[in-house]
Amino acid sequence: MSPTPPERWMARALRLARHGLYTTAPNPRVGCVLVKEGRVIGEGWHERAGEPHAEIHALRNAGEAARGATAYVSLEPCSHQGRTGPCAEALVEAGVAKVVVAMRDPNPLVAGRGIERLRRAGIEVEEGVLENEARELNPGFIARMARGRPFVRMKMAMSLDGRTAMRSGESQWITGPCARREVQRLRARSSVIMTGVESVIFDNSRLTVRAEQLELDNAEAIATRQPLRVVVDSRLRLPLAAACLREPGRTLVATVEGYDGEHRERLEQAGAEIVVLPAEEGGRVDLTALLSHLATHESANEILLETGATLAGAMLDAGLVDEMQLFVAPTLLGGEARPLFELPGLTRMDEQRPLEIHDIRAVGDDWRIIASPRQR
Ligand code: AOF
Ligand code: ZN
Repeated sequence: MSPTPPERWMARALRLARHGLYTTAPNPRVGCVLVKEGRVIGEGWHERAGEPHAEIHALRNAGEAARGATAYVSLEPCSHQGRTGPCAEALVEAGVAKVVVAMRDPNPLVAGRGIERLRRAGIEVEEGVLENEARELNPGFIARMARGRPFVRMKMAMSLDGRTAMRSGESQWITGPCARREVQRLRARSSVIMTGVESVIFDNSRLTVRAEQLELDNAEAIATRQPLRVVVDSRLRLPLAAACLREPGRTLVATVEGYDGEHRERLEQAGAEIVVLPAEEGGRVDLTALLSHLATHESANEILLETGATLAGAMLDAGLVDEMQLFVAPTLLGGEARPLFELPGLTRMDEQRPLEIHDIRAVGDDWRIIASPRQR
């Protein structure tokens, strides 16, 4: 019998890591499988920040059998003492013979030191097995560690003629229940749900994760952690009656200097947190500054941008959108209706914004297109 290729075990570690999709933030999703003589003798995944890392669960699961085993971990074992750890130390102490990692930990506190620690103890380390798959699992953690900003995923629902709302702003509902469930899941995996004040005024959406709409086994537990709601509101127009202010979880209003009157006080009394950021030319919130604020002060990994044409266009123009998920409904809203993006000043074909499509599939009666802006 030929030996199982390392990719098979790593694929299993990645499947385990996915159990943490909705719960590990701000930590990465990580899975670990311990294998001896071609058999799994222990496995685990990281579930929640502050709780044991994947390797520790797997080692506990294996007990004494871990001695001489090979560990397959989807992320380099940590070398630092954080809320827990260090895992590299635990693997050495358990007498593991070999460690296979999918990718290095981009956290500057680790960044290769975990692998170094293992090698110094005489443990063989193999790197890069299913690295791309491992990276895809933690785009936000990687972006925050490597670029100092979160990963921005933009979700939009549109008609087949590219419209997102009627001229009045009315937009409920364009897509069907399956697409809306997918959007709930996108919210649940995100650290932040971001929108513009215009959208809040038009839709009065709650911007929350609703357990009953997730259709997942541990939905209740997932929905206890509500993503931070961020409203981009350069002139501080958020209505006091906004529904999102009365939901569980926090609402952060991003504005610029000069709006510290009575309305601000009332908003704060209503539970909003106001953050004053640098302004761009024209007086709007500097979006790059907002993203670095969210990475630094909120440890935000993934941001779900659910907004109207103006903020969507501004984010795209600033090069801040990493991924777009477009839900396309089989319906026509007509020429009076609102478009997906406001991208003023595009007049020639060589100014178009090319996209790269990564995935297209049916979601109920709708279509989902995953795309990203092409680097020009
Ligand atoms: C691992 N295995 O399963 C995870 C790791 O505050 P702590 O102690 O939870 O440490 C968090 C950091 O540990 C996190 O930023 C990342 O660098 C690493 N995550 N490492 O060995 C795991 N989740
Ligand atoms: Zn660790």
